[in-house]
Amino acid sequence: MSFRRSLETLEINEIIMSEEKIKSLEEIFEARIARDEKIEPKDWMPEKYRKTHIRQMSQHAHSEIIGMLPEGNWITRAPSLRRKVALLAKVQDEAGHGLYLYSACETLGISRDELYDQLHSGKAKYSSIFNYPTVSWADMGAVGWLVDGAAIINQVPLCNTSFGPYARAMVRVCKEESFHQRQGFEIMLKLCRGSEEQKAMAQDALNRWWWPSLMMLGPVDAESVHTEQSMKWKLKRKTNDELRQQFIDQTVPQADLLGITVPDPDLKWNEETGHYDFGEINWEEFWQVVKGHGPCNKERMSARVNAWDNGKWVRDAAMAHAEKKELNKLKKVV
Ligand code: FAQ
Repeated sequence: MSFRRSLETLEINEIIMSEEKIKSLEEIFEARIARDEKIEPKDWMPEKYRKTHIRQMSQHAHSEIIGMLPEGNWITRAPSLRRKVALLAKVQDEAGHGLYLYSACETLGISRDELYDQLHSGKAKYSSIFNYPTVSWADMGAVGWLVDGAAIINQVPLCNTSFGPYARAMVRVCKEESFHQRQGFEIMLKLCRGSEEQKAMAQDALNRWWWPSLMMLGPVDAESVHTEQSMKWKLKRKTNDELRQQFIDQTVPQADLLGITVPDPDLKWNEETGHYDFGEINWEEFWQVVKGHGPCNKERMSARVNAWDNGKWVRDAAMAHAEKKELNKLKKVV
């Protein structure tokens, strides 16, 4: 019996299971969460826990593979061999992150094909940040510094998330993100210590990437439909607003060190709270991008769908080869 079938059977069993039995399973599950025990794929879990993990992990996986596109575009135009090698390694890492995350999703009984289908049909979301254009080399610096910087802040707490395969995937992902963030910061540093023109490129990239990077961490807590439940299940360990504040507090001193200005006239250190106060985020823009009306949504989706369609012959050939090999093995046994 396949793993998916066994999950379906489990669902049917749940339906015919007495309410009392389910309640006791729920209590055991909640107690395990309270003890910070990891939940593993074959353990009993509430259906909503399973579904919300598939939702978040698959959105995360989609973000990684769509996130390769704005940077992949710059590999051939990197200004030196060193930069090219580093960017190439970063983009490859992102493909790897997508694969770990898709595999983690599959342990919950959904197939890779279904997940891709959800992405390609526009049913599934991916991070808003990857719908912005990368127009200059400085954008490679800003993406690494800011986007990977925000990703690390979001993902380090996820190393401690309650679902085992997600938590374990995040440990490796975070190590690699840390290299990504540093390669981005190094690009920015080099530009900021270069000519006036180069410094202006770095400032321009910061101007364009700052606000989308803040948005990337999700809507404000009051508007975040999933946070409350996800915090209870220890899927999320910090709220969107907590992560955003941490990102701002960490990044502003780095901008100061670079000698460039964060494009927020309301940004101010607050002695009382020990945090930076910051200006109003344009949430209307965020929701427009999430709904598919950002500057590059169409371009990203068509690049992704075309790559998938153009690669069909490779997948078919690999499958045909695998089947042939299997058949030969069987023939030898007989
Ligand atoms: N974009 O209730 P919440 C990376 C949606 S990886 C689009 O707050 P939640 C590495 C949300 O899905 C970047 N949609 O949701 C890299 C929900 O809609 P739904 C991705 C967004 O899940 C770097 C609705 O709004 N990282 O950068 C966004 O509790 C460089 C309500 O929101 C992850 O996915 C958004 N920004 O909190 C790669 C990390 N924000 O599903 C290449 C894991 C929210 O009901 C280059 N994910 N929405 O239809 C998370 O931590 C969470 O899912 C949040 C959102 C914090 C993103």
